[in-house]
Amino acid sequence: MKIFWRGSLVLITAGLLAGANGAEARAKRVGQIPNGGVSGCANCHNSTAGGGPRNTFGQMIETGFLGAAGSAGNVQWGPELAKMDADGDGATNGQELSDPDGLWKSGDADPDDAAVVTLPGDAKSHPPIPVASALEATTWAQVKEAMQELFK
Ligand SMILES: [Ca+2]
Repeated sequence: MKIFWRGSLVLITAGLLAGANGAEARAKRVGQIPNGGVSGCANCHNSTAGGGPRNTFGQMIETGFLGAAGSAGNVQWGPELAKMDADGDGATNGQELSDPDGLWKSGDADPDDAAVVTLPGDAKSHPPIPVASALEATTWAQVKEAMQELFK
C-alpha cells in the first residue's frame, strides 16, 4: 500500500510539473508578439483557452519563427513575420497586431491602441478594409464585405 501511494505521488507531481511547463510556455509566447495580451492564447490557437490545434498564425510561427523547437522556443517577431499574411485575409500579421513593420521587440510597450488589434490567424478578424482596396477587390465576396464594413 505504501508503495502505491509513493507511485501515485510521483505521477501527480510529474503531471503538475508538465502542466506548469505548458502554461509557462503559452504565457511566455503571448509576450513575444506585439499586443499579444489583447487576444492571449487565441493569437496562435483555435481555442481561446490555449492548447490544442494552432491556427494559421500559430502554425506559421511553429514552422518558421521559433528560436528552438518545442516549448523552449521563443517567437522570432520581426519584419519578416510582420509582412506575411498567415490567414490570407489581405492584412499582414503586423497590420493585425498593430506593428506593420515588425519593429516591436519583446519587452517594449505594446504599439498603438489595443482596440485596433485583430487576430492574425483568423481570416474573419481583420482591420477595416480601406475603400481603395475594396475597389481593387477581385471577388464579389470581398466587395460585399467591404460594403458591409462601410455601412455598419
Ligand atoms: Ca492576416
